[in-house]
Amino acid sequence: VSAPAWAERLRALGLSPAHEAAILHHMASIAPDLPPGPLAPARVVEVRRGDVLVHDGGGDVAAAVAPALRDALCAAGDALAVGDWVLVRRDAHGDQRAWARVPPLNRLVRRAAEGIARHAIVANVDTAFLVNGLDHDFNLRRLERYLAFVRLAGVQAVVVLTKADLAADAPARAAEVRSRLRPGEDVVVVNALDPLAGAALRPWLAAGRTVVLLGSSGVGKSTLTNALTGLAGSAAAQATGPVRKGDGRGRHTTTARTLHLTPLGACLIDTPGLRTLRLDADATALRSAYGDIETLAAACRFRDCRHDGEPGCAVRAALAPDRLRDVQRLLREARRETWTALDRRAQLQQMKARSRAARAHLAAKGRE
Ligand SMILES: Nc1nc2c(ncn2[C@@H]2O[C@H](COP(=O)(O)OP(=O)(O)OP(=O)(O)O)[C@@H](O)[C@H]2O)c(=O)[nH]1
Ligand SMILES: [Mg+2]
Ligand SMILES: [Zn+2]
Repeated sequence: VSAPAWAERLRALGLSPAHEAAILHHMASIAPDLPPGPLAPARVVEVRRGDVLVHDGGGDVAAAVAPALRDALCAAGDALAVGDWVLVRRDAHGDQRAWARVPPLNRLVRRAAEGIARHAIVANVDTAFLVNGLDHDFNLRRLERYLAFVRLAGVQAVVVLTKADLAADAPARAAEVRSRLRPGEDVVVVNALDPLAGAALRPWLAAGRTVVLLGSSGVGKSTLTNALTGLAGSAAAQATGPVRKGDGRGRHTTTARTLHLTPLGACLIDTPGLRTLRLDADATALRSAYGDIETLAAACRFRDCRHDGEPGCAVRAALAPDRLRDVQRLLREARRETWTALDRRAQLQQMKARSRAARAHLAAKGRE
């Protein structure tokens, strides 16, 4: 069977054989439900308020989302994300319209800061560059959370430590990070302003791969994007912004997730700095993401060991205390997340009653 005509065109957009198969399968399965006419695959490079920007192998084009697709996604609490493959067709006026979304091979999904809503940040990525600044930004506890986040989605983590030019202790920091990594993961130290920054990241930027940049505002995600697309200094470059004096925090310069092509053939997704990252995982899923700890736990003396000071604990014996503390924190949080809405309401009532009592107490003291 020869490859479809569009396949060659879409290679530069990260089309892998697995994506190609998923697209062909989905095309065949939805064809009977659509008005007749040719459908073409394209990749979502930006999700905008009223439409999406897609790349069809020729260039970026705006595409309206067919109401049926929007409604179906919405009903499932879902939405298109950058990196999604969609099937588009030109309407009578020559305008592109997205009719279907190919089921993504993976997605990075987080919970909204409050409530139960879930948001897909990106879809169909191979690798996440977890970008951390070696200035004020460096924080192993937060890194542990990002690692859990991408492992849960089956995405390969590569920790990129930027601002090497501003840090004297880069090798020590990199070693700390390495102690938390698993086989297949890596840590790289770069100066993102250096035109050669890309060389160190080459192993993950081969044709057909998609990489997403994640990290706090101001760590250099857009600066790296420009280094890797070769657009630094040009009008097409991503905007970058200075960090605050004093605490080195960014000012949320990037406001949209966007997918970029690189000369090496990989696709790169730049994202706005994440303020908070709430995992979308219950305790069981998270425990399985820490398979090494699970394996160790089997050797603890007590079957229900919480690795919290019990005698004969194999996990505490093997893990660095600070890493264990960070992982325990994530697990506790996941257990809290798994509470039912009822538990939450009961908690809320309790808190309200407590604050009422405190207020009454203060008022009484005021009268004394
Ligand atoms: N010295 C130095 N400065 C860097 C490095 N990487 C980024 N910067 C600077 O850090 C500032 C923030 O960089 P950005 O690329 O805008 O950061 P960002 O992660 O895209 O930030 P948001 O878009 O706000 O999420 C800019 O002033 C960059 O020039 C680096 O490796 N070394
Ligand atoms: Mg940016
Ligand atoms: Zn234990």
